[in-house]
Amino acid sequence: MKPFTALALAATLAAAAAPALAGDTPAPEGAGVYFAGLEDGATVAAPFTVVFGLKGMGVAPAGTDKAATGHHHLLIDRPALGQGEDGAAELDAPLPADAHHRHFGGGQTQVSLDLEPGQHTLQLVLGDMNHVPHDPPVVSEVITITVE
Ligand SMILES: [Cu+2]
Repeated sequence: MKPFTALALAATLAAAAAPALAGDTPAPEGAGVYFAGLEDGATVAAPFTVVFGLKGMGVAPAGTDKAATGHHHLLIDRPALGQGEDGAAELDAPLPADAHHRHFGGGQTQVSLDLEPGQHTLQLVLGDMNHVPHDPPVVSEVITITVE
């Protein structure tokens, strides 16, 4: 009996941990986000403008239930999405909102960043109406920049 009990418990926990709609929003094939005009390895002077590039999808404010849309998130100084503390579970959960996870729920497509001098990593992640990454996730590469 023990293996069955353990399996049932694991299944129950997995179901409980996954919000109903998490990670269910499909992204069209070929969709992508990218840093427009900001190269990996670039040196910039603060404040600097980061422009969010998006192809194959549209931008819509958070809470908007419309296919093939989402809003931008900027991940600052943290591991690539899916490689953070919660691992792959990050891909199915709403993005946190803190200094390392900036939301642009108004549909903004750029931001002026005033980061401390030194090296920083940046990654763009598109989120659905509920701030959950799409399936498959629409993420940029992680770039490293140096702020003078
Ligand atoms: Cu969001």
